[in-house]
Amino acid sequence: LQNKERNIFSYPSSVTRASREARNKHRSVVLWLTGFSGAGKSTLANGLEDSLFKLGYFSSILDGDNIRCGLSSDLGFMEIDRRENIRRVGEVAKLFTQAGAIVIVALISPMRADREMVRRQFPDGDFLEVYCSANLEACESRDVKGLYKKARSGLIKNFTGVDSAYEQPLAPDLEIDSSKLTIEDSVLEVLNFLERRKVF
Ligand code: ADX
Repeated sequence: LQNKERNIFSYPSSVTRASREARNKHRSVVLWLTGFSGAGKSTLANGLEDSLFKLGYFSSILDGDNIRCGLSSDLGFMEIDRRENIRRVGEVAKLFTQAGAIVIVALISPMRADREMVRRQFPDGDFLEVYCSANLEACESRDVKGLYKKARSGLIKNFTGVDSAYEQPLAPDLEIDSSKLTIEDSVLEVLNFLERRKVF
């Protein structure tokens, strides 16, 4: 059903996104970090937020593990659960961009179609896909959380890269390989990228 048929009417805010952006002195965008578990998404998100905060910018992190402690605590890891998780985070990201934030999303978000579904809801240039491209071997050999070991021994089912697919982005806006770059250099790369995209 359309909203109108459900008697739902969206109410426009009189504080516009443009006025928020002017006050913040930066544009509001979504940086969507995708990649395997252990590819450094959360570490990069956190390092980046640290730098943005020091620069006086307004950002917010939507991290898969944290989101799954609350908003998505009812979801598992079947394809349909992941799609719903991604849809919800996309909606929250939209709200945060309306609030003027630089939104940093850190989700495995393994399927291209699901990432594209979110991208389509943003104006061109507002959804920036960052491929955290550390390969499976690198992620599995570090195995920071011990989850690959569990997945290989069958204790975890549908684990991305083990018995669940990951579709890498075909044309990411930026690629960061944590197995080749230090965290400091990764953060700098993203900051430079944001400048090139005229976020600030
Ligand atoms: S997504 O596919 O829906 O985007 P999300 O990023 O929220 O995944 O959650 C991934 C995190 O959940 C991983 O960092 C890991 O700690 C944990 N996890 C638990 N089970 C799985 C699984 N089967 N596949 C991937 N990650 C899992």
